[in-house]
Amino acid sequence: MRLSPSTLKTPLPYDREEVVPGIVHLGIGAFHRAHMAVYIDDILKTDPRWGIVGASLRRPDTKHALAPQDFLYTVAVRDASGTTPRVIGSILDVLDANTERGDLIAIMADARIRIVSLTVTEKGYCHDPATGELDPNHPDIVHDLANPTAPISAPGLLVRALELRRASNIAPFTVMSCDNLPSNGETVYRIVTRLAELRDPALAKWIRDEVPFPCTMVDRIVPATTDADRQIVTDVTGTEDAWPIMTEPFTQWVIEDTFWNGRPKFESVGATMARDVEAFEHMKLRMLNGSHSTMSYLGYLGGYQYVNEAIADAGIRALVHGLMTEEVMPTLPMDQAQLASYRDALLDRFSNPALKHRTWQIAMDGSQKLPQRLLGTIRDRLAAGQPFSRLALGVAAWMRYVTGIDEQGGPIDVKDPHAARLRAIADEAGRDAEKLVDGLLGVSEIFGTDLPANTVFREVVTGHVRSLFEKGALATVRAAA
Ligand code: CS2
Repeated sequence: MRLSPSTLKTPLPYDREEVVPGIVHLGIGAFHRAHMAVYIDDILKTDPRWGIVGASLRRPDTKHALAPQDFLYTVAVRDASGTTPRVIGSILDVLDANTERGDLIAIMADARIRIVSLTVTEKGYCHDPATGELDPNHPDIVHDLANPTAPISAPGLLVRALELRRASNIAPFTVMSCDNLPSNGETVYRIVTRLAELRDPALAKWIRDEVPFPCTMVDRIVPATTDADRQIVTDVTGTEDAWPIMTEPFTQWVIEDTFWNGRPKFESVGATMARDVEAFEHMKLRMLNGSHSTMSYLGYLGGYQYVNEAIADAGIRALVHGLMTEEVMPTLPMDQAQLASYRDALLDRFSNPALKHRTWQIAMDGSQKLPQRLLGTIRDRLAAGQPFSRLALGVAAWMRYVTGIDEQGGPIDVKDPHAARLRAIADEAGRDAEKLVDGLLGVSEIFGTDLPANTVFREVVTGHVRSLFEKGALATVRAAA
């Protein structure tokens, strides 16, 4: 029996017929469906004005999977104690941006829509990760500047929809980024206003004056769904779901309260409204995501497929514990005891045996992730003259990983928008640690110009890369932990 409105075992706690779209969400992947869509599902119990129309910017597979289920899907919360399923009904429709671009832009320009939110991953912002500025040479931006009424990038879609609203005298929507970028609201503001500026300075000014771009800190661990997960959901619910989402019990959302055009009562469903979100964002990016990336590169190289296996390795656990305690926590202007509890909770979350979170999945798109996860902390440590060896090992492990050859000589499927360029640098360097570090530090979109010029940074990273080549990941971790 397939999940659908007619096969629902427990009715949704609201009348879905009454729900109207109030939000367009760009990037309707697993993270959104386990996070914001769940909060909105709770909102709909008391306020039906905030249904979600999702859009896939790249692949139409979510739409194809969910349309036959009328966009219902199961969120399965998993930990050692078991699996708790829940059906979510907050997504009313999904549009494929490639084939339904006109419809997508039209709904974004519709007065009922008051929020356009995004989880398009770091690379979806078409920016330079080191500076946070729009990359005007990004192929999608070049396309959108040449075809302003038929954009393909997320910034291009936002600018076009805002342009239409301005032309029809409709108040703008709030742009809410839910991606793991530093000061994500400010970053998307910079990118969108810059793109608008290149198209029409008057439009750019209107966006600067009228459009709110709140910052958010989003947190929930959501591995990619596998066929084994689908089977688990069928076993637990007795219903087949083409695309259920597996996630952990923990969820957190801190939102800057700058919605001038109305918003759901997020605080009534567990989100935290705050004036300053930046501190939370830094904490999360540096503690959670910084640890995640470090243990994923090292864990993958050391032969661990899943995060919970990697963190069960005593060396990796000690390294991650030390990285957070000695090197990240002192850079955060927060109560250290509270940070220590946050760290301990993270170590527990990473150990969740029921979440099959692949190290390879987290290892993806390192060029977009390293700056906010590891390099910002390293800069702070360098400026304070403090050691940063564990953070540098995370960077070195990424360098070793993007060579595309594992410790047994087998291939690594490196997914990264710059994969080919990184691979060419690695091929040129072979197993020469200095050459590899020199080549990769030359990628200024990642490292800027300050870090490559810093001899202390260069030496510490090179020492780790040499050890990774000579002794392998797990022996290097044990020596560094
Ligand atoms: C992970 C994140 O894939 C990754 O890079 O580090 O998706 C992480 O699971 C989330 O940010 C947790 O909130």
